[in-house]
Amino acid sequence: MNIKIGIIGTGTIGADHARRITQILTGAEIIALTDVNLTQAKKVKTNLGLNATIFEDGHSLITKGNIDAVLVTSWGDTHEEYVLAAMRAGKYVFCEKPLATTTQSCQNIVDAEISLSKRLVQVGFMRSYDFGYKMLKDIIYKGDIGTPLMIHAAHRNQSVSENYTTPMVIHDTLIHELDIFRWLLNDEYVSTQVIFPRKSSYAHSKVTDPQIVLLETRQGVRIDVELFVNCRYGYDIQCAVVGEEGVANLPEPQTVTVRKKARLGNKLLVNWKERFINSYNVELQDFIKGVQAKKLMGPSSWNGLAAAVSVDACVRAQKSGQIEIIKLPERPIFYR
Ligand code: NAI
Ligand code: ISE
Repeated sequence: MNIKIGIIGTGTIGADHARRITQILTGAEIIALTDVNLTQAKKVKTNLGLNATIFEDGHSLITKGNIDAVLVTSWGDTHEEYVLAAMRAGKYVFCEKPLATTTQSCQNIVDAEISLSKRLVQVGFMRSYDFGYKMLKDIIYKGDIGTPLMIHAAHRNQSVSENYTTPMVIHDTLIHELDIFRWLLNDEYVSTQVIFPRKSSYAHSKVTDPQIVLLETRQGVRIDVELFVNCRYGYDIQCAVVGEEGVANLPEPQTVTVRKKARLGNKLLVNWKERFINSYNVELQDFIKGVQAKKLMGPSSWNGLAAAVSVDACVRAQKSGQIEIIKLPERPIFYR
């Protein structure tokens, strides 16, 4: 039987998830939609030909929608209230990153989930579903490159809007690396520092771009991440893990190599939608299966909280220019 899903926030990723649930994935149907911009919700309903009710707001969708699960794909600062409301109503939740915009808000969600003694929340950290990252982790864990010592990484976006700010480089963009390196290394961060190279002339006034974030883990692994959100040439995610015996690189996305006009080349992808298209499919299919089995296995509220603690420290480091401590609370038994 199909599980019944409601979506709160039908903007860029909400509409894309609605498309994949309707046209690509199995086991679910969308029966309820809402957005503060109701025209946008109606547009998604019409474009996909959905037999779905449009609700005036997220809370009525949760309580009156007759749904099994809710996708929270509205803006980050609205996530906490919808996730908590959905949990109170006993609904499963797929919440896009960030789980919530403050550490305390993430802690509130973790506390609520523990008090219900049941995992109800999966966070939209999709990279652990990416085939390339899975292969990279496999290489590390088979010991093929020896003990990991360093990671050199880059997260480059072609461009961002004029509303994009310096802290967003951390809480909107770096947050994916903060999540995936913990997963790759099975380790936790202890400190961070942020360095600002010369500013790109293409960067808007509100964002200092590029930035370099340095992280240190409990086991002493040193990580440098270049964040460059107006890199112009494409969407580019790089990750090289340096071990005692070798180096393992995240594979490039597969594109056809073309020989033409005395050039040999591959097309570069230009946005996250294309780059991680398969990962989004796999993560949501996993969520659907988890709801059907009443057992969620994907990134948890704890991962959301761990990311938030690290985000806070990195934003502090942007302001202070100093090394800032990252102190994660002890992981509750519930999430081990
Ligand atoms: P967007 O601005 O394109 O869409 C958000 C939608 O939510 C808008 O239509 C807006 O009207 C609606 N909305 C805002 N507040 C609302 C409320 N209180 N109730 C109902 N609807 C509300 O933004 P986008 O890019 O789709 O991002 C949404 C979320 O998804 C963000 O948290 C973002 O960080 C995350 N995201 C995750 C990505 C990933 O790679 N996992 C990629 C892009 C976004
Ligand atoms: C966006 O919100 C995402 O989550 C993308 O995955 C990321 O690459 C981009 O920088 C963010 O703006």
